[in-house]
Amino acid sequence: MRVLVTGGAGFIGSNFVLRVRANRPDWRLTVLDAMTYAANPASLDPVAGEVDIIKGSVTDPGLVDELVAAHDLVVHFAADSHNDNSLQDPWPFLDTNVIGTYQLIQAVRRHDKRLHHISTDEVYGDLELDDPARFTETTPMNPSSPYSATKASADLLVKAWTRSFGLRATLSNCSNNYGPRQHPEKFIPRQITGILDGVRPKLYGEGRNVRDWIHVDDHNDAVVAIIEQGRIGETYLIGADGEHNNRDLLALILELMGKTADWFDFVPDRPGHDLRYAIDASKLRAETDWRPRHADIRDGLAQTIAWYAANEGWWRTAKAVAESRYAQVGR
Ligand code: NAD
Ligand code: TDX
Repeated sequence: MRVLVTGGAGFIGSNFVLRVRANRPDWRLTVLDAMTYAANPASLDPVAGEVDIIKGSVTDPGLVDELVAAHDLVVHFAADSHNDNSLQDPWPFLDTNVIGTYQLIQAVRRHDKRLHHISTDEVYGDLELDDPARFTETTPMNPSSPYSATKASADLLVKAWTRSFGLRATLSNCSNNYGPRQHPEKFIPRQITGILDGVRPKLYGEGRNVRDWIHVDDHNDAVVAIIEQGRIGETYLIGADGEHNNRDLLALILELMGKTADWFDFVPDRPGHDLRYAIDASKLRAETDWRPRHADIRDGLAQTIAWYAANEGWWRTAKAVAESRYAQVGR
């Protein structure tokens, strides 16, 4: 099978490429990535020569048409992905996440190919801290940030194309990922790399916000399971029962890195900051044989910390850029 992976030089996409190379050796992979600030081509060094890497944008209709025509399956990870950035400059989010997805589904439709569209639980908005409810596939979309609004828009386009044009697509909405090769602008790598640099972590607001954490390999295994076992036209929520508030999660990172639990600072909150995400992944569990392997976040975090400690060259430049951006907004 010839597989086009958009955004394959980013965090989840690069981990997908490495994992699929190991677990599905008969899949021939091409990466299409615009190599924005969020990409790190070094993430694909372990598969150099085994995977075609094309630098280009999903918003480029000619390039997208040519590449889609030459593949059987498209796995669409490419996106502008950071909420904080979307509050400063929403346009790239509209362009890549909405227009880029439009260009892709038009090409997939023209050439009658198979698509798996990657999305996020953030399209559903947030839950109260004391609400026993979790998101399901029937939760109404109610996005809060420019980022999540563009992801919801993309999901709606894919769904409309499946219904109106018979697009052969599946969709998945996953909770917060962690693991190696995540950009140091994101919460977990920001704090790990900061602590390695001797800098105190920064918690937004009161640190009460809850995220439902999943190891990136568990997310990518679920994507493969949906591609192979999911039903066309369906959405699957991906999550691994990993709810933690930011303060507790940070306390665990601090403990694993030999710091006291109070070694952090509160900083002003993110505007519109979603309170809580929580995923009910019953449908995925019922319809596929997927089960998470990284059930213990302590082990997963320890492995992630070890990866960042051993790969300073991978994150050093990106961290400097991310921290200068945070400094501009006082976070
Ligand atoms: P990331 O920012 O690390 O990577 C995104 C990649 O897309 C980068 O390599 C970037 O260069 C590329 N890209 C950006 N614009 C592009 C364009 N116009 N054309 C081609 N490539 C472009 O993001 P990530 O965390 O790996 O997220 C990947 C996908 O998973 C996104 O769709 C995101 O919405 C979704 N998702 C992420 C999480 C999470 O916790 N990180 C959770 C659920 C869903
Ligand atoms: O320094 C920080 N301090 C802090 O308290 C940062 C960077 C974040 N936070 C908080 C904000 C969130 O409550 O930590 C939580 C996680 O923040 P992010 O890593 O920015 O992730 P989030 O906004 O939850 O979105 C992520 O998960 C869903 C991804 O970035 C999205 O791409 C994905 O769709």
